[in-house]
Amino acid sequence: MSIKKTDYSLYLVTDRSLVPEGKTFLGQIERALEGGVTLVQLREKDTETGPFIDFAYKVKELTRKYGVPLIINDRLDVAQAVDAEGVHIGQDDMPLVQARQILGPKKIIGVSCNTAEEAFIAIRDGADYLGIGAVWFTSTKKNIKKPLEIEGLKGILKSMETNPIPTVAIGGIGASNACKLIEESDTGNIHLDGLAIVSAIMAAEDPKVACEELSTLIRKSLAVVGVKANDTVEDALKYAVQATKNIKTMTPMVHHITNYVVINDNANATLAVGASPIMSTNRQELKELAAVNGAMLLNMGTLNDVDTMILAAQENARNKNPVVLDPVGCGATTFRRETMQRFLTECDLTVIKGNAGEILSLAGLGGKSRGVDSIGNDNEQVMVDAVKLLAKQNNCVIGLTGATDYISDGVRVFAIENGDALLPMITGSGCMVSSVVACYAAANRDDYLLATVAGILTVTIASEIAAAREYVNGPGTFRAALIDELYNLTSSPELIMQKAKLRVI
Ligand code: 3NM
Ligand code: MG
Repeated sequence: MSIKKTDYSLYLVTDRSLVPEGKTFLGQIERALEGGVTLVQLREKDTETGPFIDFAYKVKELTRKYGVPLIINDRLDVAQAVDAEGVHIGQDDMPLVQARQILGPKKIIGVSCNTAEEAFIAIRDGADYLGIGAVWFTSTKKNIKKPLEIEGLKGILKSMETNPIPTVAIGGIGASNACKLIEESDTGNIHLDGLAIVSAIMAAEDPKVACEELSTLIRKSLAVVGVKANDTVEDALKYAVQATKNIKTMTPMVHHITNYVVINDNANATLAVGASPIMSTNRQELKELAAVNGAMLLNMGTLNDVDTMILAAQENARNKNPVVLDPVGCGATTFRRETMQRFLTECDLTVIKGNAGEILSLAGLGGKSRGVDSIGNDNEQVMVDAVKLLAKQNNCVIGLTGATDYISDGVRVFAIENGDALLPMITGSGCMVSSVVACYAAANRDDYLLATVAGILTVTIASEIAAAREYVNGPGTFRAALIDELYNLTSSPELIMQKAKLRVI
């Protein structure tokens, strides 16, 4: 179960020996990132541990800046030392089962495979992706006996059809053969997710130019074989209907540490959608609560005991419960800014759901968080860039709510146009959205992006139905009607399909 979809399309594998004269290793990597590399594997075959870790830290700084995962070749200790996003292991490296035990479920583990049997074993043992090669002879790796060529690669892909995981091909790949490789290895049922490339990027005079060209070619061919950069609106809506039913059948517990103002409304909204709220702020029972299958909702509106909130997040993450953070007023004061940084660095957050002001301020995009009310920014591109980058940087789903809501996991972006003008007239309606998102995440762990979209759709559509009720003539009656309609809508979730104003971006 992955937290988010990793973009494997243009996968850089480093090799310091290929850096042209007059260029630096880190400089080449940064230019490649500027050019659109989506994943970086640091591959150091002859570097001592100390200097390896040193380089890894420097590369991590770069990959973080560009919101791209860093994978360390072979060395789990180095990956752990720098908290890289994953490792790549070869057939003679540490076995996958042990690597998984050491790194846990959240790290990406890729495995090099040269045969269908190796692929079968790696998938069985829980690899996140496969690097299949060598497709062609290459001077970068000298000991290639017999290259797979496109037919051999296609045979391995075919063998994975009943149990597919993401794949990249490697070995002798460049701009001249990238399209042919992706399009001709497509089995009709399964295709490559990306290309792993060493020399065509590391040895390039300007890796940015090389990567822009490669990226364009790869995207074009992935479109030909039918990769969808996004789920469609229809996929997301079907998901929302089923996700709603899942809450009702599972009645997951959602533990809230929320603010004084909204606590009662949050608990009622949680009940209305079919989950079970517990509003404890007590440190003594945190561990026991986290051991129950469910979700954790943290709301920064009242920040009395930050340490307890962080401990709660950590305990839930340890138990694989999703953790949803509502960063109320996160840019408003120094204390809130510092606390937000602690949440980002000390916790493993699943979803951050804030208003436009909060999310833009988090993204450092000039948004201000004034008190707790939202100041938006009308420029859609700014919003889209902010949610996408923050999602990548923090490896979580970002939901930005406002007149239009934007939701991203760093790869996919959705926009929602539902909602009613009365929604911002009641205090804590944004907090209610976060609460409901936590309910959806608790019961729908296979895709937190679509779960978040579903949660926001549910509240915004319910708000439209509530506002249209005859007796609703202001914020007070609206507030009561909203709880009713949350209950009604989630009891007949097919209505979500009809009412949703959802866009894929
Ligand atoms: N692994 P280039 S081939 C690092 O077959 C590596 O597993 C391979 O380099 C495998 O992109 C290879 O320069 C080198 O051809 C690929
Ligand atoms: Mg290796």
